[in-house]
Amino acid sequence: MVLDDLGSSLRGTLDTLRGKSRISEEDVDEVVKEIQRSLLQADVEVSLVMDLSDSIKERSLEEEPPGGTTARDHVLRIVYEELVDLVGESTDLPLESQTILLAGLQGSGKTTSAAKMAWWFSKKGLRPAVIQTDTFRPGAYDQAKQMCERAEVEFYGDPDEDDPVKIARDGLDATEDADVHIVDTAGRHALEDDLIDEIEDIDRAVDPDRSLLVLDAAIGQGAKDQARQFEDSIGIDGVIISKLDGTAKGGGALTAVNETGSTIAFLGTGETVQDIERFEPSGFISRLLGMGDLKQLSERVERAMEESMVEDDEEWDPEDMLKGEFTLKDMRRQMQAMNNMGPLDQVMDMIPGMGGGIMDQLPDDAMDVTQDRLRHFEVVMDSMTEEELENPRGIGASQVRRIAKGSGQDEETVRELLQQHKMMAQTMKQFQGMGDGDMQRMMKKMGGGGGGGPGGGGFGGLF
Ligand SMILES: Nc1nc2c(ncn2[C@@H]2O[C@H](COP(=O)(O)OP(=O)(O)OP(=O)(O)O)[C@@H](O)[C@H]2O)c(=O)[nH]1
Ligand SMILES: [Mg+2]
Repeated sequence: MVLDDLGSSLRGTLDTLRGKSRISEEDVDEVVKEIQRSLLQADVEVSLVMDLSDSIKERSLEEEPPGGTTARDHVLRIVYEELVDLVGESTDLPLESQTILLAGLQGSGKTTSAAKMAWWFSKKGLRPAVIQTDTFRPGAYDQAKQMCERAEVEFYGDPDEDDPVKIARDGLDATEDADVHIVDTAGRHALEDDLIDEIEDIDRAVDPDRSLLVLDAAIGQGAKDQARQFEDSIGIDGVIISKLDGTAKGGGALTAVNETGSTIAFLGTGETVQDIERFEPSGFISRLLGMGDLKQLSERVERAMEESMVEDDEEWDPEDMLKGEFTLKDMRRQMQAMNNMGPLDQVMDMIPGMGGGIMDQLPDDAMDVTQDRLRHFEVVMDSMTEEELENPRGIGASQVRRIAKGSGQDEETVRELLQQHKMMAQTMKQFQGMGDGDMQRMMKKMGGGGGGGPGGGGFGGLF
């Protein structure tokens, strides 16, 4: 996977910042050096690497970490944002009728990607068709036909015709009932004039809505020239990086994206037609850094929140937490929501700062302990009065004693619960005034400020 060891090496370096509240220039230099090493090893172009490390350094030292944020989380957030910036947005790909032209050198993965994309569009409810214009490579017709059969999508090709432009035209006519036309083209061993001439002719004939360049993730610095050539001849709107499942580095493809001022559309992660992912920058970098997939997490949280609402008789809107006082009742709902999200370790893996193997480093029974702790908190809350749940700050020592006795827990657990609530309430306060209370932004903020460590607040702070 691209930049595969960036996540682990960077986490190692960032972990040395754990516990520090201020960050020194040497600390930042260490982190930046680690990032440079990983990116250069992954074949990302030197000038890009330098730009990136300069901004990381500058921002880490100049920007004031938001209150309660550790040095580690502060730097991690900046690294994350800068990397997201580096890979750029996802190629705009409206789910509507369109013609897509694929370009790329021999063996880059065009035909495979054509069938994969067709499969992807069909899953989105559109009707795709693949048109194979490759008359150069023997077997190209059969290969494309077979893959399209596997993808269960329409296919057009003509093994007896040797004019690619004619096949392209005939193909568009023959598949006019389809919504999305994906035109596959022949590759060449290297950039040659006849390849460029041919693809320019096809480009004129099919007048595509977008042209995508397919690049093998293993491609190194050569990607830059290739990308420039295709950009000059037909214009590149987006890049498909194929073979990311291998030991490939992917950095060359990133350089190509930058060179053409384009974006990444899809990632190819295997040989079968389903092995395709729509590129999604924040999820991609989160995963890369072992920060968990923030977007996926926030969707799961939202779903779980909805489920706990159904269980409750009272009307409850998660966004209320962002408005008024954060009560113990809110906290209980949050905990129930967490339970609804599925196995705790999976959820943890998606929580920023908790993913990327941290779970593996915990002793085996550590998960049980936290789950036990949640259960104990539940029991403690069951012994509280309405007034106490609504206003936990008013709970005094004698009430702690009574609650402990009533719930069969020790006073320490009650105090821990109150402490936990206080931390979460503080975190929630930070979210207030965020306007529409958008969950995704909230989760992002948790990622930046929470970090999952003790005192982090939010979900992360629960553990
Ligand atoms: N592991 C893996 N293999 C891939 C992926 N994409 C393509 N391949 C393999 O790479 C080889 C070349 O893929 P093709 O789709 O035929 O490439 P192409 O660009 O159409 O090649 P030409 O038509 O000869 O220019 C095939 O063996 C594919 O199975 C991927 O994402 N992962
Ligand atoms: Mg092909």
